Amino acid sequence: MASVPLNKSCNTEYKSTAAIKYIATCIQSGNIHNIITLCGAGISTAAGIPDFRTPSTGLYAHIKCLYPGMRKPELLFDIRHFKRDPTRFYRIIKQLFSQSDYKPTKTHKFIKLLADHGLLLRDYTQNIDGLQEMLDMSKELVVNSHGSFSTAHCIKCGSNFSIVEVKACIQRECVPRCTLCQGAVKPDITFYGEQLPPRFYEMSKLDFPKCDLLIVLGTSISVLPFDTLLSLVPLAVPCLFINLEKCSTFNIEGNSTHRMFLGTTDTGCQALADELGWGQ
Ligand code: CNA
Repeated sequence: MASVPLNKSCNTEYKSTAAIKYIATCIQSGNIHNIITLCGAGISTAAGIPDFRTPSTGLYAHIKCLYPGMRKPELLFDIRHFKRDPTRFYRIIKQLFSQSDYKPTKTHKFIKLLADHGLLLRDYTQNIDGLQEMLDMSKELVVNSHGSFSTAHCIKCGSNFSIVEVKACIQRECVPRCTLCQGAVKPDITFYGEQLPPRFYEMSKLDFPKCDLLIVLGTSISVLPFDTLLSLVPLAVPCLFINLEKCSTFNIEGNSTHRMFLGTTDTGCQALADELGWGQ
C-alpha cells in the first residue's frame, strides 16, 4: 500500500491528538494522584487579558508602540526602573486591566476539575489576574508565583493600601501615592529584580518530588526562576505542554513521556476533558 505523506499541519494535529490520548490514558490508569499545573499568561488571553510576548497583541508589542525608544520592554516591570519612574508602569498596566469583568476561561475551569477529582496537587501560576481564585477553589491549591494584584503597599514606608484605590488610580492614569510619606504604592506582584514570594520556594520543595504528572499551560517558560521548576520533575514523569507555539525550554525530542499539544489551552483542555469523559 502506498503511504500518503502527512503535511505539516496534519502531522501537528495528529501529534496533538495523540498527546491528549496518551495523557488521558496515564490519568485513567489510576496511578496518577499528584498533578501539578504550571501556568502562564496564555491561559488568560481568551478572557481578553493580553500576554507579554505574543508579537502583535502582547504587552511588549504595545510598550514598543508607546515608547519606540525603549529597547527592553521588560524594564517597565523592573523594580529599579519602577523606583525611578513608576509612571510608565501605571500607564501600561491599564491595558492589562482595561475591563473590570474578566471571567475565568475553560482552562481555569479544567484546573478546577482536576481539583474536584482530587488529582491536583498544586497549580503554580505566573499570572497575577486572580482568575483561578474566582472559581471557588481552595487557596491552598494555588501558588501565585509572581504575587497577586489583590494587595498593595508603599515601596518607601511599607504601609498597606487598598487595591481598590490603586485600581481607581490606574484607570485615571495616575500614580497611587502613600498618604503617609508620598512614596509610590505598588501592587504586590513580583517585578524583575525582586524575590518571589516565600511560598513559591517552600511549596515547590515539598511538591515536586511528589509530582506524578505535569501539565504546562500557556507560557513561554522564559522567566526565571519559574522556568527552573521544569527541571525539578523527574524525566520519567509524564508531561504535557499545551501552547500556541513551541518553546525551547520544553523539549519532547528523545523523551518518551513528554507530549506537546500545539493550539490554544482552551482547545487542549477541552480535548483532554472530553477524553476523560468530563466534557461538560
Ligand atoms: P509570555 O512570555 O507572554 O508567554 C505567553 C505564551 O502563551 C506564549 O508562548 C504564547 O504563544 C502563548 N499563548 C498565548 N495565548 C495562548 C492561548 N490562548 N493558548 C495557548 N497558548 C497561548 O507569558 P508568560 O506567562 O510565559 O510569562 C510570565 C510573565 C507574564 C509573568 O510574570 C506574568 O505575571 C506576566 N503576565 C501575566 C498576565 C496575567 O496575569 N494574565 C498577563 C500578562 C503578563
